[in-house]
Amino acid sequence: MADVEAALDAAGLKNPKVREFVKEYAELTGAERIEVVSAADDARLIQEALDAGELHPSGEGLYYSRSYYKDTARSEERTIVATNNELDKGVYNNWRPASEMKPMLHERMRGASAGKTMYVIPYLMSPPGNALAPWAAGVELTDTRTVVLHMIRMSRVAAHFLDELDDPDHFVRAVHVTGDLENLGQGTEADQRYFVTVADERTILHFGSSYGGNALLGKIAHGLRQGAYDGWASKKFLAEQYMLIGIHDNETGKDYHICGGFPSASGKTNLAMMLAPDVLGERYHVSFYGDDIAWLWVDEESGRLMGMNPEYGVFGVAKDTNERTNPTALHSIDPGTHAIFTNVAYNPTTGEVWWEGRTPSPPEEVHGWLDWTGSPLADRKDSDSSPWAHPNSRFTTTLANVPNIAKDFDAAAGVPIDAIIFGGRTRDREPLVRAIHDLAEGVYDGLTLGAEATAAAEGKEGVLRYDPMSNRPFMAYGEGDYAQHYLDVVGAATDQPIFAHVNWFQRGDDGRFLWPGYRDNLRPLLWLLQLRNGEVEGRQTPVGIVPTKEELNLEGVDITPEDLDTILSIDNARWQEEMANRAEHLEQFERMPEAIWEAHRRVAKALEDDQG
Ligand code: GTP
Ligand code: SPV
Ligand code: MN
Repeated sequence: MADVEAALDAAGLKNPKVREFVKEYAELTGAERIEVVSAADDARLIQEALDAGELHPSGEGLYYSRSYYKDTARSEERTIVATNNELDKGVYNNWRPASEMKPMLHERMRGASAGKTMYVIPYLMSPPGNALAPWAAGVELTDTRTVVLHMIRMSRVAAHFLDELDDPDHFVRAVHVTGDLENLGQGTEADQRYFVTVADERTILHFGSSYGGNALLGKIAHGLRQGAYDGWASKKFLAEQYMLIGIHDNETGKDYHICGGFPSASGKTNLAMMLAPDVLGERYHVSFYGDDIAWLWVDEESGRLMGMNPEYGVFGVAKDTNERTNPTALHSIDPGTHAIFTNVAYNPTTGEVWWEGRTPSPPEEVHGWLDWTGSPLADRKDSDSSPWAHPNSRFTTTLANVPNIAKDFDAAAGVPIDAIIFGGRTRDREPLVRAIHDLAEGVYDGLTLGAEATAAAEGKEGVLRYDPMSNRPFMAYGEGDYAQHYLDVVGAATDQPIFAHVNWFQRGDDGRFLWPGYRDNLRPLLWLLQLRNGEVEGRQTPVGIVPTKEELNLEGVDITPEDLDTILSIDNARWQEEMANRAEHLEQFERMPEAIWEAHRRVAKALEDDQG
């Protein structure tokens, strides 16, 4: 048995509540050793992981790792929000009683870390000193070293955050136990995995995976699910799967901030790392605040809606990342950045990595390359056309490595929000951008965000599903209550942000994307800011304001006039069909505010009136 007291003393971890928590779970899981870690331990832990074969070198200061082949994405069916109040049950949160789930998880965790080290990771999911910092402290316990290495990149890790709390008991208790990955029946009837947030007890219990959001508990489990629940319970804030960027206009000297939700693997990281198109590069600069999570609140003094990124790093999708689509991402994983690649293709002789879309075709010399499962590509049958890298393969790097990181990304204040955008992968109907001034219509639009499923979660790719605010997998409580809370938080701001729905993913009949996307996505965003400033008028449609061709800066954009017409037009008949689906979608939710239904009826009526 581990000597918990000695390990905590050695690390100088004094908070008595943290010590109790560590002791309880050290006993339950039967861990042999306890090690309290901080960001300063990174180099040593990297070396240990290399020695143990958990990481492999990938050139200077870069590392490669492979997860168990059945453990490559979040599992939404196995993810549960448990509380002591049945009113917290929503359509998407897979609610269960805390009294049922806690014992079940404890049973699975009992003795499951025997012979292993239990790492204690004290972390903070906010810039230090931020208004929401009281909800940002947590301690993750994990039995997996690579999880520690990821957490050090993705969150601020240091013991002092836990010793400086006003209320020593106010931290999130997060326990991660990997379990025997080869015998968990992943995806079968006998699936043993459970990813549970006991939200009203601020306790996270995850068992059965060491991948991404299943295992880095500061990120999704705390940063989104627990954060959302806390924000609602305290009536103070929203925790959303949003990217957050700044746009600086050199000509006027003004700074704008836009946040927005796109479902998993739908473009948040790419948008946040965006380089302005060459023709706009002298005038505009885009800076990165966050690419996956934003917490939003109203500043008591200024009355403005503020946003901050609780994370400290990027866990980015590798697929299709290349010099043309995202040079910023490539530089954020340059040699010496200490980035970690997961589940990409790897060449152990040269240390090189590769993923689909990294270069137009895979490396010519197949010999020496391993696919993401570790199988030599030279041994593959010709008939095997499966990808070299897993579609959800990722890179992990800290914010400071991102070339366009905002100068004030770590500042306590956060930034004022000018616009909130939503966008999914939708192959038709949704135009390039449509702007919405009204708060209830904006929230209604977010709640009816539809998108095609992606590889970031287990399930079928390409099937259309609703993903309210891109938060469906992270919803912590009832959707009607969520809508009301959203209206309350944003509605309290003095200077209302403008809302917009964007779509980079409309396709032609031949399947190709109509809009070039990536860097050119800045153009509709600039139009949106101009609209908010009253510098352009756009064209009012039943579903929002759409830019005219003249208003949109299209200099140097590779698009035909026909395709441009398509992405700036509203197909009334298709939209009316969609309205019926939306009514059905909204009807599932309890306590949906009347203001949302009114917005729905206004849009439906505008579409009918516009028909003739
Ligand atoms: P999560 O980390 O899962 O939440 O994903 P994300 O929303 O940050 O998605 P990301 O930016 O990593 O993009 C996912 C995939 O979409 C990548 O393969 C990108 O290359 C692709 N993508 C991003 N932006 C665009 C775009 O404007 N057009 C097209 N066609 N593809 C894009
Ligand atoms: C997502 O799936 O939206 C992610 C990756 O950001 S994970 O951390 O695995 O949730
Ligand atoms: Mn995400």
